[in-house]
Amino acid sequence: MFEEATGDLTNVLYDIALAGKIISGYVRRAGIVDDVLGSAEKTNVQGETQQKLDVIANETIKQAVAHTGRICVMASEEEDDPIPCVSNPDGRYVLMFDPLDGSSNIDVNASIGTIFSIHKRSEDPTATALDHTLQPGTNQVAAGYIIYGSSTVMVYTAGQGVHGFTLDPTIGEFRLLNPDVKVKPSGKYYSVNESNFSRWSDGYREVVRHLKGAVGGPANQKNARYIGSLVADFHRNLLSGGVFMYPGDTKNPNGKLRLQYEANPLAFVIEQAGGRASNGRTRIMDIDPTELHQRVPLVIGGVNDVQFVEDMIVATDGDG
Ligand code: AHM
Ligand code: MG
Repeated sequence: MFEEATGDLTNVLYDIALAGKIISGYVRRAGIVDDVLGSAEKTNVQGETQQKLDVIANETIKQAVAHTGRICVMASEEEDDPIPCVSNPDGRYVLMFDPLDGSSNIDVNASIGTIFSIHKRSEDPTATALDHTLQPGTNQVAAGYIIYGSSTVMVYTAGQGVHGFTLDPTIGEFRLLNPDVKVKPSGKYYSVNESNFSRWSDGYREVVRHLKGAVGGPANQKNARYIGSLVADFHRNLLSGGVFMYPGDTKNPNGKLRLQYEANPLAFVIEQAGGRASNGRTRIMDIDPTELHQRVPLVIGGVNDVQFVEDMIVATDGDG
């Protein structure tokens, strides 16, 4: 094991932390300096309007890792195709990221975040750039996010627990202030965009009726919290306990969130914190990706909370 330990992975995490500091600087100056807030008047691969900060964050991360020799291929939620690092095709790692998740919250000063997922390069010598990125979540060697909230916090796992680092602006460094984070098996919050209720399956409607105490009595009742910024909703539930859901519905059968940029990295974090992540029936990290930008329904949180949702989905909607 030690023969392989070159320090490359640690340095990739430092590179991402550096990008996070730079992005945090832009976020903190949003509205103060020009060219940070508002639409970039472009659309990304999913047809969504890009914000200027989406574009800035995307470029910042690419610049932080592209020439280090450590990454062979990157993929970004904001780019159509995988990005080979042409100056270092032999880099040992693959980096996938959502540069600035929760863009709709940028202009209203709510928390947003960067999500990242790191794999080793495929061992297949004929692997294309796309092949390197189409690996299941179980292959991740590290993953995490940086939340730009009341403070800037980087949370990551490299498979040995989950650790939270707060950016201390007085020294410009991340400090380990929240080591070995664990999520409660059952928490007090549920987070879901309930305006989609009429388009959900009977199973998800039944789940939410229970979580709001409309049926089944107070046993499963929780408080509702949903800001529409995945990193912020996830971070709150990680620390305070709860379950986040973004189900599929009749309009979007696989929901909204992306397997490789959002669901898998957060699944790795939640599992390392003692929780679970599921698409309602199957463990997220066991799903074999077939497309870089594929979407997946997501149920993520404490073990008992996710189990409750899965049981009710299967009991109501069947095995799928
Ligand atoms: P984005 O990656 O384009 O920012 O979209 C993802 C965001 C998540 O942060 C959040 O959980 C979700 O979209 C909210 O969607 P909705 O507004 O449909 O509830
Ligand atoms: Mg996103």
